[in-house]
Amino acid sequence: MTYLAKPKLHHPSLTKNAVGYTRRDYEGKVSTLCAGCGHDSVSSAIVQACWQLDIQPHRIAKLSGIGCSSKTPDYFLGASHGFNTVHGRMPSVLTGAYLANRDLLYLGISGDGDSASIGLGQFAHAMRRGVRMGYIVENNGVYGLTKGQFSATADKGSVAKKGATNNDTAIDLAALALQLGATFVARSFSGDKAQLVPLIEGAMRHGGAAFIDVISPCVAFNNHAGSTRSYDHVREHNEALNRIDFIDLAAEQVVEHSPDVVDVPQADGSTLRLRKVAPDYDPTDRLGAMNAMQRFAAGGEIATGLLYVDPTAHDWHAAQRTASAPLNTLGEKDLCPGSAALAKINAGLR
Ligand SMILES: Cc1ncc(C[n+]2csc(CCOP(=O)(O)OP(=O)(O)O)c2C)c(N)n1
Ligand code: SF4
Ligand SMILES: [Mg+2]
Repeated sequence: MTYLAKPKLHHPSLTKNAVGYTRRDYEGKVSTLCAGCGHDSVSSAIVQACWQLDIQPHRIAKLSGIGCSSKTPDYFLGASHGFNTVHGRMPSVLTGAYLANRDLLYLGISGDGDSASIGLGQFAHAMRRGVRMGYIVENNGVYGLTKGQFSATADKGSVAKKGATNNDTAIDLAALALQLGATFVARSFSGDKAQLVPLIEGAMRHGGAAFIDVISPCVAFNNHAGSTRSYDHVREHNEALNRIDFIDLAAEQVVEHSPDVVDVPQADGSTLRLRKVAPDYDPTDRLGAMNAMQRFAAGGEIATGLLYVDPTAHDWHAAQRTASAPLNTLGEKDLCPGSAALAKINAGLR
């Protein structure tokens, strides 16, 4: 029934958030993805996170590449800015938008084909530059849109629906993001909304490049026995390192403490609260995170949760010392230094 439009009018008694919007105001069009696709659960988690964060929808810009995953921004945040780029080019287009307007909150949506295959270079540079964005890869190990070829994140030895075995080594985007200098790196599962929603909230409020690798099964091409991205496989091999709650200190008055809870202050004054499942896991230790991920992978496990966070992260604008206001708000006075200043610059170059 995807040809049916969602009703425009909302029930008057729907709960509103602190900025006066209902959860429905953060939704998009009816999804055209296959029933049961993990990507739809990620869209729903994004809707939930943005509503809970009390962000006005017009303050968000969502950008994506090409793929079933990259189609999803049509299915959430219908009142936000959006741009569907060329395959694998979301990071550079987002970087340009972010440089032009630093007042928006950026959400990059991509797939494993989009980011680990054709767009790997783009992914790398966005992470190392610290472009401030929530970068979500909906990782199903295949090119879903083009009928299920292995992507570069498919595990070595995993078997395709038609029987072919993948002989190539998998790229672990979360491990790569860590190595490249991303200051917020997490992994989750589309089927675990309780874990995913606070991770998205944390990524949206983070002060630098925030990457979340979401294992998101493709029910059409990669949900069979032998696949390492199927619902059954991920449920059996998922090892949560911590469970996080996102707390906005501006709204939260009473903070309840327990020995299992660690609060990590964020650049914007909010707090990520880590509820540790693994008592010795320290998400602020980059080397320790790399070690833990390799250890889990060697044992056939997928480490999920907040893998690494640098609460003091700065974004690319801070590093480049760019104008503090969006470019379209600058007037002639801000942009033109005047002929005396120009003559001085020219004299310095002679
Ligand atoms: C330049 C270019 N090359 C190839 C394609 C064909 N193509 C479209 S989507 C896609 C792969 C998408 O895979 P992924 O990013 O994992 O998304 P999924 O569909 O699995 O969510 C490919 C190869 C394209 N659209 N553009
Ligand atoms: S082909 Fe796979 S990834 Fe694409 S919508 Fe269907 S289940 Fe989702
Ligand atoms: Mg894919």
